[in-house]
Amino acid sequence: MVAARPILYSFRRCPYAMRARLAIKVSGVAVDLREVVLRDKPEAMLEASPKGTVPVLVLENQVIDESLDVMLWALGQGDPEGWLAPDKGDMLGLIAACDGPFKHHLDRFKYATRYEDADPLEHRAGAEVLLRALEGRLAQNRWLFGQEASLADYAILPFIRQFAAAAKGWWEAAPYPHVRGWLDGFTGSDFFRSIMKKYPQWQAGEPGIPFP
Ligand SMILES: N[C@@H](CCC(=O)N[C@@H](CS)C(=O)NCC(=O)O)C(=O)O
Repeated sequence: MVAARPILYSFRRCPYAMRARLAIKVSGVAVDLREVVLRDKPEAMLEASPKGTVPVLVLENQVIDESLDVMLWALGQGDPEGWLAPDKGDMLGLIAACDGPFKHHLDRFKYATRYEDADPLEHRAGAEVLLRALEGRLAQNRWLFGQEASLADYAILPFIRQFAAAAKGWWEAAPYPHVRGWLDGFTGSDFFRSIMKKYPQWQAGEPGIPFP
């Protein structure tokens, strides 16, 4: 019997879902993508993962509902571009600085009105701690961990994209030219475009969309 393709619940604009799609795409694994609307989550997704966040990858006997774990699973199936070649602990450390403090400040900068007493400028300054670290690395090398792209680049880029979009104007003149170049290379790439296609909301009973 042919094994069913894994199901990926995804939301186009979610940076966590983007990083999952990037790793799935590079790995060569084929999945059925189910586009989710966050205010109307499918029952089948909530049954698989009650915490209700995307991405969720449903395998035959396992559910993976953390984006970084989806990336690691996909790269475990195939890693033709060597995204896992740099030291894993170092990469996970930098990704944790993105997912933790940077994301905290990004949310409070971008959606200041949703948080009581959030001062956007204070949170923009908080986010710059990671930007400075990335700038230092990218001034030395084309990618965060050397001359080739890695897990860390593609895990972090979708969040820097979100931050840059929220800080437009300021971003263009900010003292992070290497981060800007790195981000522009990403957003202008066919690779990025290929994971940003628009799909209609998945409806129960429909097949998913073959991805990539
Ligand atoms: N730690 C999770 C976070 C995923 C997450 O928060 N995704 C957001 C969308 S970008 C979400 O699904 N939020 C639930 C909601 O808005 O209802 C991961 O890495 O997968």
